[in-house]
This record gives sequence, structure tokens and C-alpha cells, in this order.
Amino acid sequence: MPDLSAYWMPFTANRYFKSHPVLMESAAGMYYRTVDGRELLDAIAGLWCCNAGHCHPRITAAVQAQAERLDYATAFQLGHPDAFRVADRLAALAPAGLNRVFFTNSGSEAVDTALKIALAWHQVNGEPGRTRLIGRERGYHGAGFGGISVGGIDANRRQFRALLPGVDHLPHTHAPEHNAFSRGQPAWGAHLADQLEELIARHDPATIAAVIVEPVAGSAGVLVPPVGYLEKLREICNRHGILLIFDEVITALGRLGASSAAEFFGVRPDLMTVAKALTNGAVPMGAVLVDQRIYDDFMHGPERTIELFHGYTYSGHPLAAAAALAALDVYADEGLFARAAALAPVFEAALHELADAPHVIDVRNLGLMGAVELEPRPGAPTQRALDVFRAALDAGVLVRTTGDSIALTPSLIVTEAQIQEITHALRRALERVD
Ligand code: PXG
Ligand code: PLP
Repeated sequence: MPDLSAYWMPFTANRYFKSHPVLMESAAGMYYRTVDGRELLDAIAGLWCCNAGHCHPRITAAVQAQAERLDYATAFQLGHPDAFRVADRLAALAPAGLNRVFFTNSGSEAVDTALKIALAWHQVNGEPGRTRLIGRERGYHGAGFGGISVGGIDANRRQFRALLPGVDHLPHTHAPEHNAFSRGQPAWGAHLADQLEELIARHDPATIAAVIVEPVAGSAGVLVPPVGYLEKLREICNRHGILLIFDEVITALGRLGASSAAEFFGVRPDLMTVAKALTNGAVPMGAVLVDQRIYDDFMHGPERTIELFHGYTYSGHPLAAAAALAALDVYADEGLFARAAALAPVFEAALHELADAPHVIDVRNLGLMGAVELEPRPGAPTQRALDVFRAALDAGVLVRTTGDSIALTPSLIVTEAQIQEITHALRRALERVD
């Protein structure tokens, strides 16, 4: 066991973890092995990212080969072929017209990039007064200053105070008194999109640059959009010249059984962020897919002038690009998006069987995203869910907690038997915890 003291772990109770460490040694397919030799069934695809399962041999081989061929090439005024290939492949998977791709190294950077492109576009488009950004309560858009400003998870904002100015938030759509135990999209709640009209009226539409939402909120505990809600947001943004950004860091590349949530819902944003499953989690990479018309509006002025003053040392990194090409091949060749679509009803049925398990006050699901929400312990929010997390871990199943919800988001290779194993282990964990 290494010395654990130097590493300041992210989004972690450091002191608790370091006195109860769980360290992974290796992974393959649906399973992790811990350093003390225990096998864990991974019910959360790493962290919503390993959609083809862990250590997929084709992805591993592609990364190994690239590491020997080309370690690094700057993306600033130079390039390498694989970054262009990934962009092309992503454009082909995205809804028509979202075919210009900016590379980042994470979802957080993708979010900041999308917000910056939106602000810059209004400038090149002759509306520099459009500087306001609108997010949504309970939204998670990563950990950068842009992301926590438009994000709506209070705990992620409270410690920092100095956020982006001129940001407002839509209400979230989770209303258990109306939509608890919905299977798939709740019927109730589309009217909550009308709150956007109120925010627009309050601020003056000519000051608003963009609205950013997760089509299905992931980190906040799988909040599924009500029927008609996203369509309304799209229509209101169109009417007021406001860009609509879908943060698809979790939802893109198969999680809903489709290439993207935009495709699944039939609602096309102007910009879309992706990350996580883009490389199957194997190498960090994110991207922003941009409507070609937005890109074209930047392509004026002298040809030797930089059009967008933005980028990262590792944008389009060769190892990430190799992992992405291999991951996209695997998704296609193994038919994993269709597999996820076919498994979604099985997952839904298994999850909703937990409705009568102890402490459960809601079950939510869409595609292969699901959450079971627990009644918080009086005076000790989140603690019951953490106990369930530990009990499931002791039983050999890795789940994720967020607030008092347990999130389940298995790789798209999960079998029906493994889905049962996961939900049965979760029921036993719920029964063991007070
Ligand atoms: N947007 C969305 C919608 C995300 O889910 C990010 C941006 C940021 O991506 P990076 O790669 O910078 O982490 C995310 C990340 C959880 C959890 O517990 C989810 C994320 C990150 C950490 C924890 O559900 N999603
Ligand atoms: N800080 C310093 C001092 C740098 O030189 C750079 C990049 O050159 C950065 C931060 C940004 O790093 P990155 O491009 O990896 O985001």
C-alpha cells in the first residue's frame, strides 16, 4: 500500500477515504479487481465513461501503437491525422449540421469552451451585448469557473463565491409529488421550460447569449426531462436568438441507446459537449460539436488571422485521438448503442422492482441511466446513501451516490444477468442499512 497522504483526492472525503481505502489494481470488461484481490462488478462504467467495458483490447492496442508512433504534436498551427479523423467521425455521428469539432481534455474544459464559443459568436455576429448565460438548478457542468457558474449544484459553488457574473438559472424539473417513480420521461413538467420566457423577459433577450442544460441531468441523480420540455427550450431559444447548448458529457455515445440525447429526443442544440465515453474513459478527451453555421461565421477576416483565441496544450492529443478512434470503432462494430437500447426496458424493469425496498422514495431511469432515491436520514443527509454504497461495495458491486440517490449506469456490455445481480445486491444493501 503506498503512502496516501500526499494525494489531495477530488470530490472525496479525504480523511475518511484514507482510513478506509479502496484501491483498484486492474479492470476488465464489467469488473474491477482491487489491490487486496477482491472482484467488483462495476455498475457505473467507471464514472459514466467506460461504455464498452474496461480495458477493451482494441482500445488498449490502439493506444499502445500510438504511444510508440507519436507521443505528442501541438495542435497550435500544427496537427496530426488522427485528430482530424476523430472530428470527422464525431461529425458523422452527430445530428446533421453539428459538424465542426473543438477538442478539449475533459468535460469541464468542453463546457468552458462551449460557453466561450457562444460568447464569441455573438460578438462576431454583431451582438456583443449578449453576455448572459443561463443554466439550470441541479445542473452539473464540470468544475471549471464557467461550469460551476452555470451549474446548479449548491455544494459545488458555495466554497468559491467569485463566479462568472450575469448568470441565471432555470428551475430543475424534479418534483416527486408529480413525477416520482416515472418510467422513462415524466409526463408532468414541460411547463417548467416556460420559466425561460420569464428569465428572458426579466433580463432582456438582447443580453442573453446561451442556455446550457444536460438533456438528462446525470450527476444530480438522473433527472429525466419531462415529455415536451426540451422541445420547448429549443423553441424559446430560437424565438429569441439564444444559443442552446446540450451538455452531453454523460448522455452522448450510447448511454441512451443512441449516438446522442439530441438524436434520442429529436431536439438539435447549437453546440454539444462530449467527453467520458469518447475514449471509453481510457485517455482523457472532451470535445465541443459546433453547428457549421456558427463556425462559418468565425471564418472571415484575413486568412492568416487566428479566429478563436482559445485552446489547450493537449487539445486533440495523439493518444486520446487513437483511443477515440478505437472506441468509436468498437461501439459501431459491437453494435453497442443498439444493445443499450434493447437492454433499456430490462434495466427499467429491474430498477423499478426496487420501488418497495426499504428507504426508497423514487426510482428514475432512461436508457442505461438510472437512480434510486432514498429518504434522507433525519439531520444527516447523504449518510444513508453512503452506507448503502459501502454495503454494496462489501457485497462486490460498485454503485455511485449523489446526495441521497444511488446512481446506476453500467457499461453497454452489461448482461441481463448482471443487471439482476446489481439490483439484487442493491436491495440487500438497502435492507442492511438503517
Ligand atoms: N458535464 C457533465 C454533464 C458531466 O456529467 C462534466 C461536465 C465534467 O466533465 P469532467 O471530465 O471535467 O469531469 C461532467 C462530469 C457523478 C459525477 O458523480 C459525474 C461527473 C463527474 C464527476 C462525478 O455523477 N460528470
Ligand atoms: N499555465 C502555464 C504557466 C502554461 O504555460 C500553460 C500552457 O502553456 C497553462 C497554464 C495551460 O495549460 P494547458 O494548455 O495544458 O491547459
